[in-house]
Amino acid sequence: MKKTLTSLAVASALTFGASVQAAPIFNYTQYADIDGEAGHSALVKTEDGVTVTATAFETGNEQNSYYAYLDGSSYGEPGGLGVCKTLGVVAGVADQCTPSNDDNVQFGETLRLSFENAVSINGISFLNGEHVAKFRSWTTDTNPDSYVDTQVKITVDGSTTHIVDLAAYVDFNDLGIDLSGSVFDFSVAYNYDYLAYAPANQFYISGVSVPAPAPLALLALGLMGFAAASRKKA
Ligand SMILES: [Ca+2]
Ligand SMILES: [Ca+2]
Repeated sequence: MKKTLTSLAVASALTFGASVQAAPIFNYTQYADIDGEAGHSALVKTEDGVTVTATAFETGNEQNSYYAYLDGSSYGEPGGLGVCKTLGVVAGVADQCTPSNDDNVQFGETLRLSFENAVSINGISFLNGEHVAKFRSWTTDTNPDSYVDTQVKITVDGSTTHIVDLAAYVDFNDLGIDLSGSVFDFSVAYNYDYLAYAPANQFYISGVSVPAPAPLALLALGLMGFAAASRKKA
């Protein structure tokens, strides 16, 4: 009996330890490498028990569906998740973005990440229109010939909106922004198409990280068990 309890305890500790380490990361660069470049009406990915679905539509008009687009690497630079309006067959391969330069998130397009259960996104990696993780702040660098990069508008569950300067990696905890919810909409906040260097006015999402949900769930279960045990005693 004692042996059983011990091994159970060890098993639980191992499970808990594994859960603590497994903070889900949705690596869209890797998905593009593995799955291949293509547009999807709904791109579903599960990591460490967390499921997220990527969809896309015209900003302000959800009825007009676009495609969540897994863009492959380009000239040796990593790929990521963008938005494409029209798919076609290119060189015998189906579901390719036409024209090909519509494969990222541009002004007027919204990329939606819907999580099965509420999460708190703590970080997102972005790439610019040339697949490079290089950004400058719009507010501090106004030279139109440089990599003047856009701001991303993030709406959480259709209500709370944040405008964030794009950066190679945005740590929302560091910014003091609480991205907790289930449905996250990403779009280019302002139209800077008049700029000489338009590739700055667009982005791909290359990765999204959320904290591991399991320990909290286990903790909650543990507390419930503790509470039940306490009630029994009383
Ligand atoms: Ca492409
Ligand atoms: Ca596009």
